Amino acid sequence: MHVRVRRGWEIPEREATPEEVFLRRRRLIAGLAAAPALLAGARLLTRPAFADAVEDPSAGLYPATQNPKYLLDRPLTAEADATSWNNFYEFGSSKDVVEEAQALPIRPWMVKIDGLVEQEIEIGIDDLLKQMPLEERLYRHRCVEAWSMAVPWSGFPLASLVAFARPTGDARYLKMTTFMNPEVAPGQQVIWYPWPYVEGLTMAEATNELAFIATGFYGKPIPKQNGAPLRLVVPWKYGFKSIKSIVQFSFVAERPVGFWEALQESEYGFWANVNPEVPHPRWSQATERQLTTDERVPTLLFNGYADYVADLYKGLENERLYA
Ligand SMILES: Nc1nc2c(c(=O)[nH]1)N[C@H]1C(S)=C(S)[C@@H](COP(=O)(O)O)O[C@H]1N2
Ligand SMILES: [Mo]
Repeated sequence: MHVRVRRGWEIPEREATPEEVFLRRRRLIAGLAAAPALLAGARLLTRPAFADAVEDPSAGLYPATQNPKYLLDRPLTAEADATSWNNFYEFGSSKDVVEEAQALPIRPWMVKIDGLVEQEIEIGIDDLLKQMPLEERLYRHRCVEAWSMAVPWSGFPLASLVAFARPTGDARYLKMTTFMNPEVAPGQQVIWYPWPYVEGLTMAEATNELAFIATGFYGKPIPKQNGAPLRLVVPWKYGFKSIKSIVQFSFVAERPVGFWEALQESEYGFWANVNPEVPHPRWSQATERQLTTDERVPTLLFNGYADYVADLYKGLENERLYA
């Protein structure tokens, strides 16, 4: 028999309490203990049919050519794991949202680009894809809950979208917003969340070469549960910054308040850069459990991407950069 002795730095995942525990507490405080039953009912009513799935019009674009600059120091996560262990609160607070997420209509999908730009743009996803330089990159992904994966994204640099948007000199932040459609996304019927999901980056972060918009995954169009038809990927930050199923890019002067930041600022801040030495208020961030291998490995500063991004934070030492 193989007996595994846990080393000091290893923690069982249940000690790395997910976002949900905080919400359960909040629900009780709000006196809404009956709401989970209501949510369960809503999910039954909106359960989607797989049968009417049509082929994604962007299927022919993948696999995109791999960019040899962005490779991994560890084995790829199995596709079956990366596409079935998800955080997508619009479809429920468990990791098991694959079936629920299939209800999301992803065509037509209009993307609005507005705020401090020379001219507002509204463009359909397939027209946008024609204008963007598609490539594949292998990136690590580190969730704030201390699980991680290593996966092939396809898509384009966020910097290409910023160039396309032509922001004015007054733009200081890029604010991104997820779709809002409570009829297909039962999680959005839960009133104590600050829907729609929002995230933000500074302009310097948004134009850093690592910041990526994923439209494909494992050489195919990105599955709905992973954020179809387009989602952000910022691999040096905790996963909650990588907002899914985006409908709006707004260039703004004020720092946007993210979904998790609005819920609990002390635990999920604006910067949220990965740092093994700065614990989450409720658990250590020193190690992470890799999907597929189930191995617990040390977490790296900036999730291993310090060479690309450390300079972004020079002069910002007074900010809470790592939580
Ligand atoms: N709109 C939206 N985006 C989201 C989330 C979410 O609940 N809703 N969860 C975030 C979190 S916490 C993580 S870890 C990643 C998970 O991405 P994955 O399911 O593709 O692994 O998506 C992020 N983007
Ligand atoms: Mo996460």
